[in-house]
Amino acid sequence: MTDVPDYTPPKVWTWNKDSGGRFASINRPIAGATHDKELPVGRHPLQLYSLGTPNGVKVTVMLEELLALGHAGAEYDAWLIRIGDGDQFGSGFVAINPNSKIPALLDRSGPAPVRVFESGAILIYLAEKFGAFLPTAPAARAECLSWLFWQMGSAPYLGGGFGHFYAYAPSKIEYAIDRFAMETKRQLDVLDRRLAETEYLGGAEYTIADIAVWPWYGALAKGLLYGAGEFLDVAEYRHVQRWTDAIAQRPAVRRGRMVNRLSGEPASQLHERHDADDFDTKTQDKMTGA
Ligand SMILES: N[C@@H](CCC(=O)N[C@@H](CS)C(=O)NCC(=O)O)C(=O)O
Repeated sequence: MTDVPDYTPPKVWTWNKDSGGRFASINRPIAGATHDKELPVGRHPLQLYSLGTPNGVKVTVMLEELLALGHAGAEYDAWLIRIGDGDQFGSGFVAINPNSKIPALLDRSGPAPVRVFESGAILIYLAEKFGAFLPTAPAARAECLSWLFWQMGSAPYLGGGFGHFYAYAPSKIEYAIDRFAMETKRQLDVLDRRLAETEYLGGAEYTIADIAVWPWYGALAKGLLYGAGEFLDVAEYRHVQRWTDAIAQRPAVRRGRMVNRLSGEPASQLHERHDADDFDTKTQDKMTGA
């Protein structure tokens, strides 16, 4: 292992604003709003405030899947929250998610608006509201929720651990990259062994467990996260590859991954979604004439 300069933590931690790294300008040690800003509200029952990151994609895929099943009540406006510009610290957003992270949902279909934050909570809320993608039989429901919560607990090691130290930290620290590469490969192996037994994570049926796990581990398996496909030898996880490819072909998944997306081919980016037609008329290639 290479030597790293020793660091002796002070008695009391203080905030070093110039700590470096990709997100140094937006990370803060305090919660709450930094500025007053109302959120826009569209005409649909569901208002989503989000960004096309893996956590955001879970919700737009779920909403597109519900619409594909014919649930008209799942019509939604997807507003763009630019986290690099600090939109998540506006007062309106913080009122919906005191944790200042996308995605956040406001359900205005009832007499009083209902706020929901945390992508896992949003998936369960929508699944229960529409009676879809979450089995009701106790054993199947328990298996589905186990994998859903596996994602919520595991992905921070992938994103905040591996991704951060492999791709974003201001210097490459061998100890940190080793530790989180090992954990990330272990997680891929967990998924691979499960998917060797069953078609989907919950069992024979596609559920919110797949909708939660796919945007993270499907993208990782295709080398789309942190440029780490070769480093982690993702091709070796054959069952994860099979599952990833099958989900990627679902029409609702193709639509959901376009919403609030700010990178990639202009034709794959629909910055805001207010109507089903927007996928045909408002992608970035059409907005900019690219
Ligand atoms: N556990 C949360 C994680 C959400 C999350 O980390 N969102 C990131 C983008 S993927 C974010 O909004 N970051 C902004 C920030 O940290 O200021 C969830 O699943 O909803």
